[in-house]
Amino acid sequence: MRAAPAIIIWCLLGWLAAERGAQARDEPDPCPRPAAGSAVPEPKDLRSRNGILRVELSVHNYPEPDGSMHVCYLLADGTQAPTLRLNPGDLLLLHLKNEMVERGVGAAMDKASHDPMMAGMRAPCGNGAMTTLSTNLHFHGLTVPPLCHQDDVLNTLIQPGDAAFEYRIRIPPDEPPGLYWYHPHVHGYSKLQVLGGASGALIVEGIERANAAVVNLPERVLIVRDQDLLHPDAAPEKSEPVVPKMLIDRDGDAANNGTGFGQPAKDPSINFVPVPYPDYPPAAITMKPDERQLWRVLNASAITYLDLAVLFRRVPQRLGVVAIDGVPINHRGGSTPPVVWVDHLGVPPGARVEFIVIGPPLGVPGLLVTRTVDTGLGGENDPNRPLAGIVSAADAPEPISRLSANPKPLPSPPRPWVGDVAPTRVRRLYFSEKLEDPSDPNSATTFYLTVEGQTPAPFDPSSSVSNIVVKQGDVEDWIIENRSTELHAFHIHQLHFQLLEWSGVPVNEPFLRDIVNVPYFNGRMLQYPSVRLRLDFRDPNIVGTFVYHCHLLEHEDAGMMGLIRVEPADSARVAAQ
Ligand SMILES: [Cu+2]
Repeated sequence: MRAAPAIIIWCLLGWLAAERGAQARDEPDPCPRPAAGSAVPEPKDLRSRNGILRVELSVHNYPEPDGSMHVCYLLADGTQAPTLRLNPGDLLLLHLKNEMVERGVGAAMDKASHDPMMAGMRAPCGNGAMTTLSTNLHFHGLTVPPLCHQDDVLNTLIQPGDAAFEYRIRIPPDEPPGLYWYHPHVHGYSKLQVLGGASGALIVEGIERANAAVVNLPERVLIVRDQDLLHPDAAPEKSEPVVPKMLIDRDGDAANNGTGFGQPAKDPSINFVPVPYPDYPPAAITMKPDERQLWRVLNASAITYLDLAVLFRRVPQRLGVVAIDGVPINHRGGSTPPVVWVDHLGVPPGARVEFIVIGPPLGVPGLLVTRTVDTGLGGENDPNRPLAGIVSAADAPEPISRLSANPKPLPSPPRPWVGDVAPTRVRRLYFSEKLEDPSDPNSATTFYLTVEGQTPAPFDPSSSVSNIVVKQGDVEDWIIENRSTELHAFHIHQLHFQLLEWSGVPVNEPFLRDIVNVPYFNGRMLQYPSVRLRLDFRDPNIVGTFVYHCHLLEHEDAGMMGLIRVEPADSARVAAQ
């Protein structure tokens, strides 16, 4: 096509998209968000009854004037992102209706540039055709089967116009009590939907059964999400130190400048109250003076790292950590301390932290902040910023939920502690990134998560070849290197692991995670930084095919993901891989 007609058609398409966007904005936004500076609302709780929780959820999208897209999960009454509360052994019956519509979404939803041949060689589950508005659900952290209508993200696609899709998830009777979550997981489009706000909490009840320190405490669910900057063209606040000129990283986000200040890659929100750059007006939390509460914090950001702290008059306070990634830190049993007191808490995208907070005394202002995270030369800018002011008031309303006062103790875990089991084998994997044109730092980047010895290739949704084959019943050590200059967050579906070593140095972490940072390469180290993990493939629930990936969703969408198959224990012994 010659240049002039191409330009005319391009302009016409742009005008049509803008028109559709304007029309859409005449309709009410199904995903309204509170104003900056608002009180932090609590998500609505949906609790199981007689062992069953039935949920009718729909997912909606709405274009914002700035070209970004709100995406939200709604109940019939318009409530956004309810918290699903179930007991171990309960059944979740969730119907998800895709109500997203293609209205002015050209700009935002079509940014993903991946091959739409999603269904590929595997049997589709749901409607296998792929559009930019396809969705599905991942139940992050649950040890449940990676199967159709359960926790499958590889073949499940729910389209606009499809009948509601039924998820039937049995919470395992031995699922550790804690904070899990749900979010969409369609390869190539995860970031757009999660960044738009598609996420919610799922709580396996009974953390007070594992930990006497939280018995009868009021509890508060806090979900930190990220979103495109509300004021991308604003100059930093005058109170900020002068920082180097803003640079863009390989993903197109504001690059880490190493100072802790400057324009961030994304704005955070807390329970949907935005805290926008450049003046970061904090949201508001009210507590009774000196009150103890359990804060259950989910980092549902697409790409933003958090390092949480609570300050009273700028002084960091002690936070009593009781669970990480849905698992009580004393899950191992024995003499493991049930509470670990720290003064800040790193939370990668996708991770959860549950901790005891003691509210400020009357008249003392408190502040929940995220401190800057050094994401490496190639990483995003996650500067220091407040999230919420904490006001103590004698008449502060109590949170809507309180943990039981007389809990029955939790039974011991059914299997020996994973850290005490000798690994069947050791595998090596590595994160890497490659510029399409090495001589042009602005050329497109491909993201890889490769098993050592295999040829690096971005995740191919049409391939059914597993990168790793594991036998159910085994325990394995994986050493994961980072050969790129930015921080990545390793996550595997269906199971948890123990972090054993950080760049070859043993760490003392007698607890489990499902996401861990893999430190970045700075170009001068003699060896690539790494983590050593002990992965637990013993639960028969996890037999099947699922994924491991970087939880920075733009990395995952761009290929930083691999396929793993867990074979039944009684199948023929798999060859060493
Ligand atoms: Cu990454």
